[in-house]
Amino acid sequence: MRVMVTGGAGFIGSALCRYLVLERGWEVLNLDKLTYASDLRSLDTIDHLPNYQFIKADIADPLAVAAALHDFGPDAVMHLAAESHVDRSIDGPGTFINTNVVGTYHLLEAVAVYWRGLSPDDRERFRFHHISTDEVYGSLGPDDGLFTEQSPYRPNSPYAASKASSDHLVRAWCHTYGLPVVISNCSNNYGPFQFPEKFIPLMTINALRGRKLPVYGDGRNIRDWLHVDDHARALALIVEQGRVGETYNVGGRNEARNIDMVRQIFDLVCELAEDVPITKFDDIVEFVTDRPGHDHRYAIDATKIETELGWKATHDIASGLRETVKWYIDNRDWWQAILDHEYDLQRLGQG
Ligand code: NAD
Ligand code: TDX
Repeated sequence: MRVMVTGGAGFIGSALCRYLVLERGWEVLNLDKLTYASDLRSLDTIDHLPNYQFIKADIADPLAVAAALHDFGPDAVMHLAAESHVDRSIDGPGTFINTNVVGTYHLLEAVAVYWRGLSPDDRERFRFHHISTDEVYGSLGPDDGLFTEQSPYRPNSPYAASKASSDHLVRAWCHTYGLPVVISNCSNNYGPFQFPEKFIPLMTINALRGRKLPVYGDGRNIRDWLHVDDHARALALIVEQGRVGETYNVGGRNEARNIDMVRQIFDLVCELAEDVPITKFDDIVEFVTDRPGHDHRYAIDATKIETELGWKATHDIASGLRETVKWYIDNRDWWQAILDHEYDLQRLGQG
């Protein structure tokens, strides 16, 4: 398959590119604007291979996207490019609307033109795969069961609202113009190369540096953790075999309270790293002001993708977290370079 991936220099996009190029042997064109959240080092293992290409472009630039589509000639577009961090969307929603909503609109327009120009057989085979989040479904109470593909949309943060808007645009381009789309909504991803502002790398890195571990509110919020490599496998199956117009929920069946995750991360750092500056949990954990509108619980029912496409998460949170914490311990150079050069250090206790 020939696939154009948008946002392939980000956390999930780079894991997807590595998987498609190395494990599946697909032809991949990665189109990415290279925002603060991107990192080309995550593509070091594939950037010299003949079945991988990179182009720096904005999804909201119709001419650049049209040229990329024309020159590369993909069978599918997998759309991951987005602003992805909830806290940033609270501080500055504008970029989220521009990239996630307006950017997705421009991308859809360019892809629709390209798709209409294909032969009837190629038009039939083509897929636009939109990668979205479980946050579009809102927040669950402790006894509310799980999000399914039928759950109503109730986005709470500016980020979630922008992703929900993009889901609706994608759905409308299928319904109105016949563009063959599939949508997937997944839970919280974790694994190597995740930008240090996200929960698991942030806690790991702060523990390694003896900085406070900032837990929002009372720490009882629940997330459902999905290893990024399990997600990459799911995405490949969905773009290959997913039914047009359908949504697939992807989750790890790994629900955990934030405070329990922080405790586990801290214990793993103390066990696996040398010279940890603070070794008593009570001395390092800090309950801080809650995130405004903080969703209580996300949890995905992955039955549809499991039964229809035969996918199953292979990482349980205990082994996946251990492997991930070890990766951040072994790759200090990677995150230190980000802290030194690009990242607003305030949240990591340096501001
Ligand atoms: P990320 O922030 O790590 O990476 C996003 C990538 O998109 C970056 O490489 C960035 O340069 C690129 N990008 C941003 N704006 C762009 C634009 N206008 N044009 C081209 N490229 C642009 O994000 P991620 O965590 O890898 O998430 C990928 C996708 O998955 C997003 O759509 C996100 O909403 C969704 N998602 C993420 C999670 C998660 O836990 N990380 C969970 C559910 C869904
Ligand atoms: O310092 C922190 N302290 C803290 O308690 C941070 C950064 C987070 N948290 C809490 C907030 C959340 O309950 O940890 C949980 C996870 O936080 P994030 O890593 O910011 O993820 P979340 O808000 O759940 O959103 C993530 O999953 C869904 C991704 O960032 C989204 O892109 C994805 O759609």
